[in-house]
Amino acid sequence: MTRHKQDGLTMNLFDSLDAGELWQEALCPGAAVLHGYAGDGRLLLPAVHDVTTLAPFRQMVTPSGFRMSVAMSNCGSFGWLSDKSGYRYGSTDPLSGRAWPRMPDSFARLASAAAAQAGFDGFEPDACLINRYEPGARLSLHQDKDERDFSQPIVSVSLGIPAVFLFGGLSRTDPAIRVLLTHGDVVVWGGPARLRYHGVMPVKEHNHPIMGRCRINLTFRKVM
Ligand code: MD3
Ligand code: FE
Repeated sequence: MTRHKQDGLTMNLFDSLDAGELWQEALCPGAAVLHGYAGDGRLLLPAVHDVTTLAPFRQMVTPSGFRMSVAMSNCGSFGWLSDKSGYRYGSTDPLSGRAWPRMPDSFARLASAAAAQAGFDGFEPDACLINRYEPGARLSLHQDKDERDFSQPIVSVSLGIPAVFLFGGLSRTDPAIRVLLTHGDVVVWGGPARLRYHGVMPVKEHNHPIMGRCRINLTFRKVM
């Protein structure tokens, strides 16, 4: 097993490795789950709180007029947005009219280290979408294709209660595999996996000792 090079990002990384809580799983070419890579999340949670104090979670509306069950916020140079006129990235938060909060260094370092661990060197995200799921929230099958350069991977960090992630193919009707993502799991998607369809099944009622009845997913992207 490879020891993750992630000095100072998580505590007791090697303890976790020795306890079997840290392992890497290939889903398909270009997609890898780094189970436990974000540790117990203790370095990330205060930063999530800081960002979402400046840019509160909100449920966006889809172009077809449905309110999303997932509540979202963003940090970094760009934030992902949905409204009646479509999906896009923008440099300001429409709620405040101000720039999105800057991306915490701890976020950028974790995302870059995870990408390198999965074989994508030099990943420098300029956007982090923060998704909050309460029990019942879901994300229907979609592709992430609003970014400019699909040679750049996407890194996702799961915190809180578990979710079943759906990972399909390049066509919407391709069969999807189900992957359970739990607190501390990091997934890297790039190369031939970058445009695969994916989604999140309705989150079941659970209580996480740190996060309560909530799942938070950080999704790091290189938009421009
Ligand atoms: C597979 N969020 O925000 S990122 C999203 O759990 C989104 O909230 C998921 O899908 C969530 O768009 C986790 C999962 C993800 C992102 C990009 C992918 C999966 C991907 C690109 C290709 C294939
Ligand atoms: Fe997505």
